[in-house]
Amino acid sequence: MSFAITADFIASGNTALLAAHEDDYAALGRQLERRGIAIEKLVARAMGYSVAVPTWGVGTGGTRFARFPGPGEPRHIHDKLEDCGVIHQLTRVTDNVSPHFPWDFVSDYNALRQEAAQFSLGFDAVNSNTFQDQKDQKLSYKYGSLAHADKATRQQAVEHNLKCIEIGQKLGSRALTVWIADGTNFPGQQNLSRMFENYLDAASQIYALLPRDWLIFLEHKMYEPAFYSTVISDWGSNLLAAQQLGPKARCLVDLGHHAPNTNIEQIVARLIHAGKLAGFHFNDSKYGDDDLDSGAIDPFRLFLVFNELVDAEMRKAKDFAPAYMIDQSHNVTDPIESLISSAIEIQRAYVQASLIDREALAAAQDSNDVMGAHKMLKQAFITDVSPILAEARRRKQGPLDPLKAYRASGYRAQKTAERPPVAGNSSGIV
Ligand SMILES: [Mn+2]
Repeated sequence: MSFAITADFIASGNTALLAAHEDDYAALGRQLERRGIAIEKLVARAMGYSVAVPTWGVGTGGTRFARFPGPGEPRHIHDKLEDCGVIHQLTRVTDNVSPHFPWDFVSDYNALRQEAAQFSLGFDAVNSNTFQDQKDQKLSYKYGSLAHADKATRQQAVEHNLKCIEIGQKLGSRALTVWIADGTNFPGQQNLSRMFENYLDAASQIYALLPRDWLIFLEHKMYEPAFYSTVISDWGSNLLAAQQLGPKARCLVDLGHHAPNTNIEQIVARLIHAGKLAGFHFNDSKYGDDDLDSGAIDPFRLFLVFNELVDAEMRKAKDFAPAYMIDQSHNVTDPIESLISSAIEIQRAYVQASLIDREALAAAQDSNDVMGAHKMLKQAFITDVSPILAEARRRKQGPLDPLKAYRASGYRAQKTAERPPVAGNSSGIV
């Protein structure tokens, strides 16, 4: 019998923290009331928020230099689901996982779906992988996949994506996320126009076979592993591709996949305008695609992204139904701790953005009250909504302090004893 954190353990941990929590919650409630905001509405919004965890995120990541495995790492999808279950149990905000194939291949997907349901988990978008070669793979992706110069290699990549859709249907997913590493390292290596056309041709074959209620999420990334050119390098190329494919194709924004200093919230606004925003891969960065923990470096940028998202939600923007997922690499922390912390930071930005009086902001903007409009955003951002997040968790039988509960539970030590290390584990390397 494998170790699990019990409901009683969470409840008894909350008992010790309850008086202080109630005090903080009441104080924040009074403060918000003075500002004309009902705290209960925000608790309801926090309780309704959800962000998916990627199955690969619970393994220790690595860099191209090294990987330093952590104790008790998940060995396969079954262990990963167990860890994702704990993240959801402690945050009450991550009720979906996003699987990755072939990393999460199993023989029985109906059984896997039931296994996930035991942890109160469902399946979000399925991710295909044509950026590395697998054992027994016929043709190599060294020089590309969907945009490869060779038609047979493109076909093989198309078939892999179709296989992912087939698996996703069994798991209850409704979207396929496609990120390709295709690009070049040398000027002249490939014809830049032809590569894009090859990609569009291959992607349209996948699109044509999407189930009726499915979407395809195209993810752009500026560079790496290709360092001279990347086929779907930015939101412009992404939008062109999504527009050409059709209404079921949307553009996925990964916060780390842009040039430094890019105004990502403006990209979000543009994609919302076009009805093409698929959703997000959340992380944080300082220099490039650093894959650091969400909100760890620049929580204000995260807030500004949510400012656009909540604005679109409030004005019921057309075709606005973003999918949210965390996409990080945890190299120096316990991945469960990082994912707990990140999920809460993302939920925090959502609630903070929900504090803004949209009518008052529009009035300030219309009258060119620059400082007044700016201060409305700033006031929302500096409001400590922690008691709202804690209350939302408590009402869902979650812990007031998830990190404290996780550390006190001894979960990692138990898993270290239960899970002997395995050789060649690719956990977390993306
Ligand atoms: Mn991503």
